[in-house]
This record gives sequence, structure tokens and C-alpha cells, in this order.
Amino acid sequence: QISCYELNKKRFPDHFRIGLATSAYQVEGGWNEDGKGENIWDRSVHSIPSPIFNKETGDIACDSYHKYKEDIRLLKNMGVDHYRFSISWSRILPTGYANQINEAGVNYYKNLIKEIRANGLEPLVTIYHWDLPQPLQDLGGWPNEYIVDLFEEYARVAFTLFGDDVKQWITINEPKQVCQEAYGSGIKAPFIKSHGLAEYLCTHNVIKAHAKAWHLYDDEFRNKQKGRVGIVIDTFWMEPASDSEADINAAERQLQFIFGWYANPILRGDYPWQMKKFIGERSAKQGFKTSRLPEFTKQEIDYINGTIDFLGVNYYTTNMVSEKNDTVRNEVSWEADAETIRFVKPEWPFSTTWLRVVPWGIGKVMHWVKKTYGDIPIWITENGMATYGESLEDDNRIEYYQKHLSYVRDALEDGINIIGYTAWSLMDNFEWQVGYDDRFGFYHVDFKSPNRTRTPRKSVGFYRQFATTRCIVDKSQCVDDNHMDN
Ligand code: PNW
Repeated sequence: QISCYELNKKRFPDHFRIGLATSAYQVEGGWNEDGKGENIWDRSVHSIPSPIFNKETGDIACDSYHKYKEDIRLLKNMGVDHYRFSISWSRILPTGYANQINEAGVNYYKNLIKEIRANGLEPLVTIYHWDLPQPLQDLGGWPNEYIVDLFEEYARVAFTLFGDDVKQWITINEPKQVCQEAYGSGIKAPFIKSHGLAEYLCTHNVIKAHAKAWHLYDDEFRNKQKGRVGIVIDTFWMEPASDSEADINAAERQLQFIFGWYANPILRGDYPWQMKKFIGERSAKQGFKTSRLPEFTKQEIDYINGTIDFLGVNYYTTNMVSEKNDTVRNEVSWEADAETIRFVKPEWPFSTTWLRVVPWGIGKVMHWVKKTYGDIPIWITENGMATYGESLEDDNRIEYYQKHLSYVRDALEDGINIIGYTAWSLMDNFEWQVGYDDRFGFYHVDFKSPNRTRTPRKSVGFYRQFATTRCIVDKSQCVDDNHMDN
């Protein structure tokens, strides 16, 4: 049992921000209401055959387009500091272009932000969480460089309309899924399979688009609005499978292929050397005239380097990594280019297909980010696990959060500059290609009811206690009250 004195020392600091997250397509619904345009998820979920488990759609999702006031009540009730949500590009710009603004869509976000503020919460707003307007996909989507300027114009609309009330901006959520899963392996909208080609072109443009939006804010909005702009990058922790130099290098290379792919250009000016070397050599062996990994010009490198006020990090799970001795080198794909083998340990508790519960991984990611990129402010923007079915007894979720948070607390103690923590998710929602099967919510949502009733799971009590006391252990669990001062 922990002493209450120790417990109090282990409180998270008062300025540490505690919050909850969702994203537009996953919760809003109202897919064609009030002038909203079609996006790539609308198009995909309505196509036949459906690429989504059980043919589910986000047409109604949690109906937050109508129930946002109730959502904010739930957040308020949990005692959190901030709410992370995303703006649907096609709700405010139905064609994707900024020449035509949909007033009703703008009003939805104005009201949402007003409601958040009126309840004493702070908005943390993601500009792009995977729902590209379909007309821009018809031009080629993210792999077409044209997207860079269009994203800048969308960001300008967002800063102009909402920037007086939003001080924390995220340009793009998880570019790795935006590019690798959407245009490489093709398991997310627009479900394009272009292994080892489009996924690299996509990334090139995502990085440029992010940098442009950051410069735009810096040049034209920062003085007046005084906010900050970051990006959210996701990674698993990659643990070397053995002490061999080859496996240690393989794990580091895998981190660079997932996280450094985006973080290195933004924080160090260019793609990681591991990617340039491996993709370059493999491309040559495969007979390509140039590397499949595009190159930044010197000018672009200078423009992109340092375009960040804080770094958002999403952590869910960990993989073991060993070196793959690939002498043939004929496979053209991002997966193969890294020349690694990834696996999980059977004893790691199972949450969902890709998510084993490995709490210590979050601490290792925090240390690695600091070691690799220096003392950048980190905001943990997602962390969480899925459960299944209708049960409200989610002790495993409580344990997941308790353990992950204790590693976050240790990382703070070690001097890592973590400014906030955002759990995924406020409530069950449309979990992309797996539909409503994986439930990530503190609140259970009844998707069979037209009311989309939200019911608290047991974990709501845990998170409320964490948010309000800033302790991850309950006071009733500590002994000796002598030193407690609250
Ligand atoms: C994140 N993976 O996605 C997203 O930001 C959320 O929209 C999503 O609901 C949440 O995590 C839970 O899945 C990920 O397989 C999806 O590596 C898949 C992976 C990572 C992140």
C-alpha cells in the first residue's frame, strides 16, 4: 500500500491538462445535413460491396451533430480540462474549396466551441482527422501536390472563423494512417492500394501542408490570436527482440519508419537517414530510376524545419522487432522497406487485433521522443483500449489507464516536458473499417437506439477521480494521512 505522503507527491501538476478526445466522422453523423458535402468516408461506407465490417456507416454515428450539448455535459461531469474534437472539412467547405463556405456547418462548430467554453473547458481542435472532401479525392487526394495549397486555404478558414476562441490547434491527426493505411495498404478511405508508391507521395504532401498551415498561423494569426499549432503523430513502441546490434538497429529503424517519417522533417529538416538509405537502395535494386521516397529541396527543408509549437503523440501499444534478413529485396512496400519483423508477446493482454496492453511502452516512447528530438513540449493526444459488447463493467479499461498514467507520471518525474494527456475516447464511436465493434468509450453508446443513449461505464468514475484529484490512486487506498495537504 502506498503512503499518502508518497501519493500526494505523485499528483500530476495543476497545469497538466487532462482531457478526452473524439473526431468528427466518428461521432457527428448528420452526414448530408444542412449543406454538408460528401467526404471520402461517406463515399466509402456507401459503396457496394461495403469495405466496412457489418456494412456499418457513420451516417448517424453518435449523433453528436444534434447531441453536442449532452456531450459537453458528460465532459463537464467528468471534470476534465479540455475536449479534443475535429472539424469536418466538408461540413464547412462542402466542395473542399474555400470559395464556398457553408454557414450552417460553421455555426455548428461556433456553437460547439461556445458550449465548451461556457462549461469552463478548453477546445483542442484537430483540423484534419481523415475525412477528406470527396471532390479533392477525385483530383487524386493527398498524393497530388495540389492538396497542399487547398489544405492551407482550409486552415485559413478555420483560423479566421474559430481562432479567437481556439488556442490549441492540431493540423493533421496521425499522418501515418492518412498515408500508409489510406493510400498504401488501402485499409482506410479512400481504400487505395499503392504499396511503396502513393504512401510516400502522400506523406510528402502531408508534411508540406502541415508546414504551410503552421507558417500561415505564424505569419498572419499568432500575434492576434496567441495560440499554438502542433501535429499529432502516432507510434507503437518498438522493443528490440534481442540484445543483438541488428535487432536494436531494426527497432530504431522501425520507429524512424513510423514516427521519424513525419517528425524528422518537421523537427530535423529531412527524412530520417534510415529511410533514405533503405528505400533508396531497394528502389535501385528494383530498377526504379530514382528512389520511391521523394526528396525535399534545400529550400523546402528550411521551410519545413521547426514548424511546430508542440508535438502530439498517440500511444496505444507495443511491438517486438527483429532484423529481417531480406537479401532478395523485391517487395515494393513501406512494410518491406523497413526490413524488420514485428510481433507481439503472447502474454500481453489482448484488447483488439492490433492492440495488446503494454503500459511500459508509453514511458519508453516519451523517453525516445526526448532523446531523439530534444526538449519539445509533448501533448499525449490519444491513449486507450477497446472493449466489446454491452457490458459497463470495464475494470480492464480502468487498469489500462491506471498503469499507463503511472508511466506518464514517471516520465514527468524524469523531466520530460509532457503538457497534457487526452484519453481516447469520451464515448464509443465509429471505429473506421471495423464499424461499431471495437468500443473505445468511457461512455457506452447504444447504437441500436435512435437516441444513441450514452451510459457511463465504471471507468467514468476512475477518470473523473483522476481529473479532479490529479491522482491515479484513490485516497482510500493510501495509509497515514499525516502529510496529506488536500
Ligand atoms: C487512432 N494502428 O487510430 C485514431 O486517431 C482514432 O481515430 C481511432 O479511433 C483510435 O486510434 C483507435 O483506433 C489508430 O492499427 C488506428 O496502428 C489504428 C492504428 C493506430 C491508430
